[in-house]
Amino acid sequence: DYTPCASQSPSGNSADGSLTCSVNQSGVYQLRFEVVDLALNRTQSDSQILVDLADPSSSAGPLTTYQTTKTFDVPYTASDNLSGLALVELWAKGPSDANFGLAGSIALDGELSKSGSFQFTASSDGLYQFYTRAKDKTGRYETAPSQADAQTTVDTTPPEPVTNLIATPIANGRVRLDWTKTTSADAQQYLIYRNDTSVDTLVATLTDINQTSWQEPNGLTGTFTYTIYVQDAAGNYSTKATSNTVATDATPPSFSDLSVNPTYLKANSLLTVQFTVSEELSSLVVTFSGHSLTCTNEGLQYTCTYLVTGTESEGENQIQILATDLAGNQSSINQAVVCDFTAPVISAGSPQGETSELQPIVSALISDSGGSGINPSTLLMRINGVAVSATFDPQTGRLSWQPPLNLRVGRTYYVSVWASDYAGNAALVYSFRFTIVAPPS
Ligand SMILES: [Ca+2]
Ligand SMILES: [Ca+2]
Ligand SMILES: [Ca+2]
Ligand SMILES: [Ca+2]
Repeated sequence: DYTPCASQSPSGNSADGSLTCSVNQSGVYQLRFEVVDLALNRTQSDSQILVDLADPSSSAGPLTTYQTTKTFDVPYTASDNLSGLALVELWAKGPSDANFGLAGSIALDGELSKSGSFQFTASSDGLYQFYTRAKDKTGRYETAPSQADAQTTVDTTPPEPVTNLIATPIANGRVRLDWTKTTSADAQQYLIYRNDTSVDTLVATLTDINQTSWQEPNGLTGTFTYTIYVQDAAGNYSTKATSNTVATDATPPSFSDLSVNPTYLKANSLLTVQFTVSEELSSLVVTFSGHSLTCTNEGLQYTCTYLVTGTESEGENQIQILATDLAGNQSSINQAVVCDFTAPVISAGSPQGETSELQPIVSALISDSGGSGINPSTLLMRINGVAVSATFDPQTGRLSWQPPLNLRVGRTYYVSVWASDYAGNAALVYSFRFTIVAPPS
C-alpha cells in the first residue's frame, strides 16, 4: 500500500511546485502522484525512485614497501551498496606535502563494485601516502579517512658503488677482495660476482655493509676479475666496481718421467732420482729413509742423489718427493726401493767326500737375507775350473748340475760356486770337492 507522504493545495488551473517526502531507508520507492480537482476527479501518475542513503566506500592499496620508479600504479577497490559508483578519486600526500591533495580521478559507470589502479607519478623520492574517495550515482561522497589507506617509499636513487676494489691472490688459488665501503646510508647488501671470460657468477651476498673484505672459500685455477654491486633496500643497484685481474693456481704440481736408479741398494750405492715437474716450484723436499737427497735442476727437470751409507734399514724404503708450487699447492709421490746390505750365503755343497755315483747331482744351497734376493744371472758353478750350466731352483735355493756323461772313477772333482744378490752384494766363494769311487760289486 501507498502511504501519503506529502500534499499541497494549489489554486487555479495549473500549478508548478515540488513536494518533499522523507524516508529513512535506502531502497526503491514506488511513487504515486495524485492530482484531485475541485470536482474530486483524480488523476494518478506512478513512478519509482531509488533512494540511496549510504556513502560509497573505497580503499587504496596494497602497495609494496618500496618503488624504484617515480611512476607506479596505485591499486584501488571501491563499492557502493545501491546506486552504484560514479567515480573514485586518488588522494596523495608526498614527502614535501603538508596535506593530502587530489592526485587523480577515474569516472565509473555505476558499478556496485570495482577495482583498478591509478597511475601515479611521484615528484621526488620519499614517503607517499594514499587514500581514495568514491562518489556514488546519487552524489554521495565518501568521507576522507582519518589515515592513509596505503603508503610506499619511492627510492629512485641508486646507492654509491664501493671503491678501491682490489683482488689479491692468496695461498692455494684463493682470492681475497678488499674495498672501501659505500657511502650510501641506505645500502643494504653487496653482491659480489666473479667473472671469467664468459660467465659472471654471483659468489657472495654480504648483508653487512661495513664489511670491506671477502675471501673465496675455495681455491681456483684461472684468470678472473671481480665486480661488486651495492643494492639498497628498495632494490636499486649501484654502478659496478671492477677489480684488477688476478691469476690463481689451485692445481698442485704433477710429476712425470720419474726414474729411480738403482732400485736395489747396497752400501755405497749412489741413489739417483730423476723426474720432471709440471710447473715452477717454491720448494722441493726429497727424502729417503729419513735422509734428504741433494737436488739440482735444469728448468723443470730435477736430479736428486743420495749416497747410501749402509746404516739405513734393510728392506723396502720409500723415497718421498714433496713439491710445492708458487701458490703453495703441494703434491707428493712415493717410490719404493730396497736396501740390502747383506751378502748371500752359499752352503751345503753336495756330494762331498767319496761317491760311487757316476753321474752325481752336484749342488749347493744359496740363501740371501736383506731383501733383494738372489740374482740368478750372477750364479756360477765351476768344476775343475770349467763353468757348468747349473740350474737354480728359487723354491729350494739350490743350484745344481748333473754331468751328462759318467765321471771318471778315482778322480777328485773341485767345485766352486759364486752368487750375488740383486743389490750386488757378492757371497764368499764357496768350494768343496768329491771323489768318484768304484761302486760296490
Ligand atoms: Ca551509496
Ligand atoms: Ca636509494
Ligand atoms: Ca699449480
Ligand atoms: Ca742380501
